[in-house]
Amino acid sequence: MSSPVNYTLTGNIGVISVDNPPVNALSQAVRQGIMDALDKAENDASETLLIICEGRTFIAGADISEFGGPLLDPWLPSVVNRIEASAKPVIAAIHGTALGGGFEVALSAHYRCALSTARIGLPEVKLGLLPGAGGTQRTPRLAGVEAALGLMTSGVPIGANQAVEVGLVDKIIEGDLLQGALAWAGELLADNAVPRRTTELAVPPFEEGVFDGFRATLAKRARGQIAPQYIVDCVEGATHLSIEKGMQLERDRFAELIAGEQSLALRHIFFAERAAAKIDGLARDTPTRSVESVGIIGGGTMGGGIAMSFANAGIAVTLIEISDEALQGGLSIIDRNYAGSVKRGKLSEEKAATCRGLISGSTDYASLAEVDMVIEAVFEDPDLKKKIFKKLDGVCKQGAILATNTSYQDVDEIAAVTSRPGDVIGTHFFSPAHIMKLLEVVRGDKTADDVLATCMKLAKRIRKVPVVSGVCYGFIGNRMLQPYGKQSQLLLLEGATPAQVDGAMENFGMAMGPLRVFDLAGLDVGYKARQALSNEQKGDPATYRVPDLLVEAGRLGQKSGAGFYRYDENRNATPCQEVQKIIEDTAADLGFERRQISDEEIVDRLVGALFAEGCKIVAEGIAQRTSDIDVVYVYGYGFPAHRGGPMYFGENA
Ligand code: T1G
Repeated sequence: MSSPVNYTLTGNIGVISVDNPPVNALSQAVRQGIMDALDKAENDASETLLIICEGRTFIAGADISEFGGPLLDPWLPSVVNRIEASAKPVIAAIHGTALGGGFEVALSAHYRCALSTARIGLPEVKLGLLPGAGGTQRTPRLAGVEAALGLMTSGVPIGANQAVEVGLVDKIIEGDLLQGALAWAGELLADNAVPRRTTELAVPPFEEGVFDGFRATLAKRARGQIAPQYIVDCVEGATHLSIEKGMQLERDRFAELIAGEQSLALRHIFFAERAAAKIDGLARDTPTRSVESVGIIGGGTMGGGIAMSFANAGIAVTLIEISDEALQGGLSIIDRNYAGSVKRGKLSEEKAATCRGLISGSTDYASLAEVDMVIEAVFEDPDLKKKIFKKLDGVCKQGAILATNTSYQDVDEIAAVTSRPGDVIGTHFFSPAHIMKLLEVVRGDKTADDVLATCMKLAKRIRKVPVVSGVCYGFIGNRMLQPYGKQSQLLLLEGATPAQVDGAMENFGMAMGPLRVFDLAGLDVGYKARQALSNEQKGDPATYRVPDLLVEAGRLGQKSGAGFYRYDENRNATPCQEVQKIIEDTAADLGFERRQISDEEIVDRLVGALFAEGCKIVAEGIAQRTSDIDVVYVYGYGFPAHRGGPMYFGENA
């Protein structure tokens, strides 16, 4: 078997080229290949060495699929230390994404150049890990403590130009990377450049209290997660320990994390997200339709967010509303959102203007005659949706994809009102749609394969994580929310308080507990839905009596300033006696014996409710696999990724 690493001598430059598709991960063979190349270079005529990669990217990290198995020699730390120790100057030439162990390889080189389009990062924290090949010790020595901590605790890559600003990359190469890097190597040799070993540098001065500052911020932002805190410890270690002791601290903490539950769960989510993009029975090369223009019906909160998602990906959008006034209202929401993103530094003024420029508005359906796709995003009235699809069937060109953003409704019934049910699909976005990553792609009975494949590919283009769902009431996520909600009501009647239920789930890692979520969504939404149901359909009154009484008492949730909690002008929630009385009176009415309930029981029963419904959903074929459900809950419902999702947690509890 040939090595994924090639070594060639180009003049007096030894070129080490990695070719391990798809992302040049540092598999055992790549690590061995680099060591073999360094052996050859030691005794040949090369005066300097260049590490470069074939394919779409520089090394994107250690090979995550090897984790959990026996660690095979050579270990990555020995590879990077060998590179740094080289007697000949070593240059790393970066394109695509140099991530994790890949960037640590570049850090161990003595000089770094990159294409301006390249990105560098240390995303290990997203896998519940820390940079385990010298990254926590070398990065602060080059970029300083603040920048190093930012890079490692966020896990978010930065662009090549910013990397130059913080001292992590020395030179930007325009044009062909190999030719540019070889030319630069020649210049360095002409300047008698020598190996610059990063570990020999001191960490630049830093602000007093910077480490405790990061610890406090991370305790809130990454509640319950260990890796971010360990990263701070290692970087702090770099400021006062010897390099040997600093590297040892890093290795010890890495070994602990890679064997820990949190990293196992996060690695599950990494591969689950990629698996979700694969559809059983649909060939990976299924042809797709071109989507360069999209129509959005409805300029409300969802319609506006969906429009921004497409415009941000460079796709032209036509927003349709019933009146000019409503249209201006919708467009001004979008303007406010863009202004907010610029203010928070998420988007540059130029980028925001370019994206906004791709969104136009109309009150005339005829303006959708030539668009490639339409997404209906009006409120949940099945008759209105069907009326809209009939209209779209009449105006849209043949081959246009007709999608509905419904959260519950029967996509097959909607498709059936058109002459082209094969072109109809569900694309269920989550609010706020320009931020939330999840997209439930709802496959109808008649949805054509190329329509499904197009939407899965498009989801990636608009930076969403797609998960396929079959047609049922509430699809995957909202369907599971029903038993989850009902269980939360039973816990209240049996003795827990709203604050205890939410507290237990938030300590578990949920972004928000169930009762606060219901207050945010509006208790009247569920109430109205229940009014349309018979008592039989409504089921056990214990699971809805309290929210019904709250609504009838005018407590609709955050929007009315009170629901399960009272809310101040800053939306801070305060428990209140009045609600506790309604709960206790209802419990007495329904004959409940109230008792002490532990937080553990609350978590077990609520996650258990999700798990049980998830099993039914997979058994019915609504979801392809349990890991898809984990992706839905982590990216759409604030389930903690470091717990792996409700199915993973249920299977491993
Ligand atoms: N290891 C193994 N497989 C990987 C991989 C990796 N590092 N990265 C990607 N893949 C597979 C992926 O599963 C998929 O497979 C295919 O490549 C394409 O990926 C010591 C310990 C690079 C930005 O965290 O963020 O280094 O599904 O669909 O959208 O400090 O992949 O086709 O069979 O995601 O273009 C640190 C992880 C590791 C980066 C490309 N590195 N990768 O995104 O393609 S820990 C990371 C990514 C580490 C050291 C530590 C992205 C990408 P399949 P894709 P993409």
